[in-house]
Amino acid sequence: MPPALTIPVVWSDACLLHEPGGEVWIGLPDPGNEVPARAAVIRDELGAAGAPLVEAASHPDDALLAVHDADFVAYLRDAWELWNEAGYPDRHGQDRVVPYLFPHPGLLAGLEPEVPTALSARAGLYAFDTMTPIGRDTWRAARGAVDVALTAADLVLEGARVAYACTRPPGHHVTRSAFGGSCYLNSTAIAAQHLRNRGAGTVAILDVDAHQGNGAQAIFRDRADVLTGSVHVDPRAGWFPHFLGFEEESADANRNLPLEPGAGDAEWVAAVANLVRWAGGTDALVVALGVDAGVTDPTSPLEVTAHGFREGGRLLGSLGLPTVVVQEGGYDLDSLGVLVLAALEGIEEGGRS
Ligand code: SP5
Ligand code: ZN
Repeated sequence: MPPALTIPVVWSDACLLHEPGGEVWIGLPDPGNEVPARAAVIRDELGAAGAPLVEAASHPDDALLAVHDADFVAYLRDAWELWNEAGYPDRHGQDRVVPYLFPHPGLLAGLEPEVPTALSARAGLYAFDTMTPIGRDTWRAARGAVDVALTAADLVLEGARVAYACTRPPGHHVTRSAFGGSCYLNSTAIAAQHLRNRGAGTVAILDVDAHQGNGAQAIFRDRADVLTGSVHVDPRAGWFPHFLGFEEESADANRNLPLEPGAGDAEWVAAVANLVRWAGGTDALVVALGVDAGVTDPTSPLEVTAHGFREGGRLLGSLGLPTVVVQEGGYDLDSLGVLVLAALEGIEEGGRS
């Protein structure tokens, strides 16, 4: 038997409640792959490795509202009820909130958008894609994921060196006031803000999800107290989020390291090493742990193996910082648990050496 994983795994059943029920891509219905089983598979794998499970505690909104605009948060909370009351499920057979029109900057030509009367149009006010539907329980799951991340941050503030937040739905694509990419609330950014609120002078968010961490980049771009770094597949090669994630966006407190499709362990681990060197000297670390860079993942062309995730984990752990790990993407149900376990074992090992 390998030694048990000692990193606490924070969990909430609320994370299972969100059922996207599919997505819309180029006008086509797509089954999507951000499914509840993702979180259950990870929890079971980590539990079998001996990790202690910790139930999430509910937290107030202060860190949430420091990261997201209040009107955006209120919209996400109320959107499905309003949609339901307005009759879209009964009259149109659509029980998910899905936008059809967006207040594109070119449409508004400098004017501020009003809040539209029709819910069908209001659905475009805060959404940036058609891939991220709001269902009956989406708010409860997304807010539950925030509590999971905040509980993990509390464990670290109370002295745990590392804590893992087994969150779903993911959050790293969400900006102050716009959501998409299967994400609703940016739990990773909220955890980083919480660490700042409770005394960490500087925090680094390092995002190893296969897709760029555009949300934290946008939220913390003008702040020197939270560094944001991301390694991801090159958006110029045709990958989400397409419009962002280029090396040239990098600034004092922001670093983007795009990788070519087909990049594997060597390139990916070298990019993680680069981010780790860059983030040294901060007081705390938040890892946005997507494992969709995995070789069998259907959503990215990166080819990282469990060995690579373990090596990357060792590097992240070697910083020796108080570390909150928050689950982001990763969609191959057969390898998801193994890859997360490898990354966490690496983080644990890296902290010992
Ligand atoms: C959190 C996270 O990993 N979000 C990634 C979202 C990327 N989704 C992009 C979807 C691209 C369209 N897929 C087309 C499928 C056609 N069958
Ligand atoms: Zn991703």
